[in-house]
Order: sequence, then C-alpha cells, then structure tokens
Amino acid sequence: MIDSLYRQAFELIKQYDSIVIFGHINPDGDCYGSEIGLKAFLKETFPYKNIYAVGSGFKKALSYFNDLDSVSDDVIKNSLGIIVDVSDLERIEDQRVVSCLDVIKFDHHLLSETKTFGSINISNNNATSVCEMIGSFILANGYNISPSVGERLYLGLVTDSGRFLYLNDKADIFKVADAILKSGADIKSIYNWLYESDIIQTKAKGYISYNFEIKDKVAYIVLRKETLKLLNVDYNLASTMVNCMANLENIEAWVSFSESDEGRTRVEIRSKNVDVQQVAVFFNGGGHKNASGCSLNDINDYIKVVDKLNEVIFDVSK
Ligand SMILES: [Mn+2]
Repeated sequence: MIDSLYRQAFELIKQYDSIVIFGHINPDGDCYGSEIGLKAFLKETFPYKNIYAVGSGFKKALSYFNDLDSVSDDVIKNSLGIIVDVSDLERIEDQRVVSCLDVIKFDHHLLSETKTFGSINISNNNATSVCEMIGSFILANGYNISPSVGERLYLGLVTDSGRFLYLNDKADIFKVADAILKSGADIKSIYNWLYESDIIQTKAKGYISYNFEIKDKVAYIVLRKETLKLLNVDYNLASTMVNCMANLENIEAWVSFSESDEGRTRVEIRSKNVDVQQVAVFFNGGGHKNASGCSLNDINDYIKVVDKLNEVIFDVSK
C-alpha cells in the first residue's frame, strides 16, 4: 500500500524539472536529513533537474553537509514542492510552499493522514523517522542508497530513534539502516560530531538527574527561567534533556517543564508504553505516542500535566 504511494510519488517527481523540498520550523536532524537526503537522491537520479532544499537546517549538521539553497519566489511558483516531517501548514518553515504547482508530503506524525496538501500525501506513523520513509521510498522504486544519500538519511534515522532505542511498531528502520551501512556511508564521522558532548549541557543534565521529582508514576523536572540562567542553558535546549529521566524503575512517564524568558513554558513528555500524545493534545500540543509536547502559559500549572499523566496511566492499568 505505502510502496504504491512511493511509486506514485516518484512518477509525479519525474514530471517536474524543478523541485523544492521544505521542512518544518526549528528543523531537527530528521527534518534536515530527510530534506538533504532526498535532494541528494533526486540530484543523482535526475542530474538535469533543478533540485533545491530550503529552510534553516539542523544546526549541528549544517557545516558538515552544507546543503541548503536560497530560492526565488519565481522558482517556487514553477516547482513541485515536497514537504517532509511536517503536516501542519503553519509549521512549514518557508510558507511560500503554498505557491508550488503541486505538493507531495512525507510525514510520520500522528494524525498526519487527516491533513492533506497536494496530490500525494504519504503518512506513515509506523515509521520512526521520515529519513526511514525516504530510504524506503528509494528502495521501493528499485534504486540503491548511495553513500552520500545514506549519510544524510542516517542523521534522521539515529536522532529520531534515540540511536535505535525508540522504535515504532512496524519499523523498516533496520532495513534502511542495513542499506545505508552496505553502501559504505561514513557513519563514524557523523557520530563524532553528532554525539560530542558539551560541558555546559552535561552539567545541566546532571542538575536534572539530581533534582527531578516524582509523583506517583511520573518523574518531572521544573526548570524556571532563573534556574536556566544559572545553568546557562536556553529553555529549548533544556527541553531536549528530558530523557535524563528515562527508564526509571516504577515510572511510566517523564516530563520536563522549561520556562522561556517571556514566561511561556515548553513541556516535553516521554513514556515507556502509555500513550502520552492524548495528554499533549489535551493541553493543545501534539506529537507521537511515546514522545509529545505542549506549552503552558504559566509554569505553575505543571502539576496539572503531571496529574493528567497519572490519570491516563492509572486508566490504562485498570
Ligand atoms: Mn521526524
């Protein structure tokens, strides 16, 4: 079923000489990796086509791959758009996507199938990353993954899965990883810069590991702006450290609350098994079954999120 969508997408791509690939705001490793991995594949396969990837990219990887383009409005108006790792129009970083001639979407977020754009919407929440989907797309169309495509896709494969720890149910992730490794892609160089640890961040993680609190089945950390200032860590970066509390015994879910200078609080929720997406949605957020997020106007409301999580955990265990 999904393979036939991959083939349809490839047929549509063949019809355009100009293609622009778009990602989401605050691009992560999966967004950037799938944008530039798809770009590299299309450039290799169709050397005469103009293929562009737009957006601000994933900071850690920007200088290594250096693969983004600035594209004029005129080019976009005459191009096929491909959006990756995003389903909400307002979350697409370059809003000029609306002027593309047609759009193909590759996404793995929950409820993605309810949000359609152009003629081909490929939603697969069984995929752990969109890089995995792009790899499956390449294989489904009978191509091999080259080393340079593989290195780009590997970025999202490892970041969205937490180095193959958080896997969705019917993951093709190992099939794609196998094809990438067999291509001879240089994985070691990627690991060297991707997992280099920063001293300030390591200390901030130490703070979270030492100071988290527990209520029933939920572990949580409340990072007020004054604390983040002392730790010298931005609230968005602090949010990425939620997994310092991962896999604690007798704990089903863990959550971090990080307050921005403006007072808005970013909430990141993770779980072993329980579906925490419904809790994120309850607080006007969203995400995946075991990894979701939302935001609060007042950090002192953190206990409402903790209580709601315990309520869901209790309901499931009944
Ligand atoms: Mn993703």
